[in-house]
Amino acid sequence: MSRTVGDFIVERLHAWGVRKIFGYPGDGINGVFGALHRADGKIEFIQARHEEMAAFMASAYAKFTGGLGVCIATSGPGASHLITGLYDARLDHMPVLAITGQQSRNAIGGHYQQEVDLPSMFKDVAGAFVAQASTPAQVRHLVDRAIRTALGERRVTAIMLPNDLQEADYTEPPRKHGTLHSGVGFAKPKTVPYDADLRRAADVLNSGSKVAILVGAGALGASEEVIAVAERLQAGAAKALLGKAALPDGLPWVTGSIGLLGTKPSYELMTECDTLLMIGSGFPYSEFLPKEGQARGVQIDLAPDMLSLRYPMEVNLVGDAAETLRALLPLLQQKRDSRWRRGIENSTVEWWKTLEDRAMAAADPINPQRVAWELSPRLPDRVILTSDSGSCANWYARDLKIRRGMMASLSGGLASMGAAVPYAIAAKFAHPDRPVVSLVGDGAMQMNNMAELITIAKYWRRWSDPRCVICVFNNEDLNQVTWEQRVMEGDPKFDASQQIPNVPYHRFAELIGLKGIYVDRPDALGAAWDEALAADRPVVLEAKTDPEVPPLPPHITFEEAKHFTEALVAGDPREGSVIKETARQVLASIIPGK
Ligand SMILES: Cc1ncc(C[n+]2csc(CCOP(=O)(O)OP(=O)(O)O)c2C)c(N)n1
Ligand SMILES: [Mg+2]
Repeated sequence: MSRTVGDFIVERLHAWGVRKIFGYPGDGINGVFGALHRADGKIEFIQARHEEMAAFMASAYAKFTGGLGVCIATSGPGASHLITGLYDARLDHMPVLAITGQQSRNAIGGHYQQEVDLPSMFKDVAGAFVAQASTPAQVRHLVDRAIRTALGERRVTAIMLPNDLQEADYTEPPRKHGTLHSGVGFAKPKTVPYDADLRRAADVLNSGSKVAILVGAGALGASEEVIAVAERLQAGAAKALLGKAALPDGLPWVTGSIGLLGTKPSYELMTECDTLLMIGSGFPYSEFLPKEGQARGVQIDLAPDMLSLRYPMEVNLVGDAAETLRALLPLLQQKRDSRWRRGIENSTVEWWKTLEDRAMAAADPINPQRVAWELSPRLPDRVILTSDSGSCANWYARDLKIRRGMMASLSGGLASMGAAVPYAIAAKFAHPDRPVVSLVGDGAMQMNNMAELITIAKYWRRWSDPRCVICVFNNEDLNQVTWEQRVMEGDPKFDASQQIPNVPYHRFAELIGLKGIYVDRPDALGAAWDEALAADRPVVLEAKTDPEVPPLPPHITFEEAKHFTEALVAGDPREGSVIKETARQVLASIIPGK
């Protein structure tokens, strides 16, 4: 058989280093699947249950490998299913290539079955590069450009392949006018600011006496450099959600997460500092950063469009975090006064006690915070953590103490439900020798994570370390939103939208060959985690948790929280007015400045 366009595409992807593709088949993309089959395992195809999940996997694969994520789907519905997962990559700046089928060239424009205007549909999410191929000689530069753009600009790109084109004989572009002759390869540049700009940054940082650092995903490869700079400046450091693994929580001056899911010491760090150093973070909530004018700011980011966006910075440095901090360090003077630092450390010690109190408080039947609290000291070395969006993201952000060598991520910018299990699967394919633990709400399980348990059941035997624990918080509620409705809107719980069916997740796991563990007593949690983390196969650990434990914002005292909860439980859902009043008070303490 002669070499088809499909064969060429698979060869070219391989030449670019692609070894895994996440996706789902369909007749619109059969020409590429046939080629993947003929390539005999040179590229591993990983079959998701749904194209959106495949796109989440590609996004997470990029996060956990630092390389390109690739997903593939058929034309029409397969392609449109990819979109949300691709937005996850787009909002978290991940390089992902989407390959989709398209109707035959002869049918395009004819309102044909499964014909959708895919370039228009993908134009926003994959705006850096979207192209629909029309001739064999064109696909070489489409693949090359799509991948180089994705890697170089950390963007989502997409190519659409009409199905008859995939099966056509491949021809190299002829040597004549109007053809392109592209090549393979990309090397990440070393991006460091000019010396003069580094000196300006150093001047700002040297003249401050209360320096706060905020790290995000851009600092993940720069832990040691951030630590060295923080020591030199006697600074405290808070972590945005995507930067959770950038600094170990065992360091006394690391205040943990920031924002609505954040900690009290992070809040104080930002509201009391006189200097802010922000590294690789797009953390969105400015109200948790210093008040304008309160602090002098320096920001480091690879993406110029992310600079001075959340806080007006005095010095904006385009650069790689590790390289830039390394260049900055010799310009920084060792601060001698450690009072600011000691204050941060004391407040952090207090906060960890508060968290323990909150986790140990009685609930009916299990306090969800305790689920994460008990996991934290049991986290295996080199674990990869993922979380879904929902109240468990609060406990993931606050209660889990990260150690060196761990990884952690979630759908950050998009904050989409349904990402935790596909993220876990991608983590296992990226690092089959590492244990993975995911925290997931029951709503997110029902949305699509449950189906992806089937993907785990299909593949886990390929992973050298089979440990993959999916912890489900069964509270029969879309709890994060229930509390948002209560606290932000002052609305009582709306059962019709918030209540969700009780499903035996652990038994579903057992039905498909995984291990299931159910726990509904707080004192059994520790043993349940031990059992799950020692299992010889993936586990669904289902905890029956109390929906009346509020995912509280950081700066509410335990007493206030208790009163608030009691008031709500008493007033909800009948006495909406009581809730409204309480909500107003809580709102006032949540939003700084109110
Ligand atoms: C795709 C998507 N739909 C809706 C939301 C809004 N949302 C955020 S959290 C949440 C509730 C999640 O419920 P569950 O998974 O049960 O977790 P819980 O908060 O109960 O712990 C919802 C509906 C979202 N973030 N993403
Ligand atoms: Mg729930």
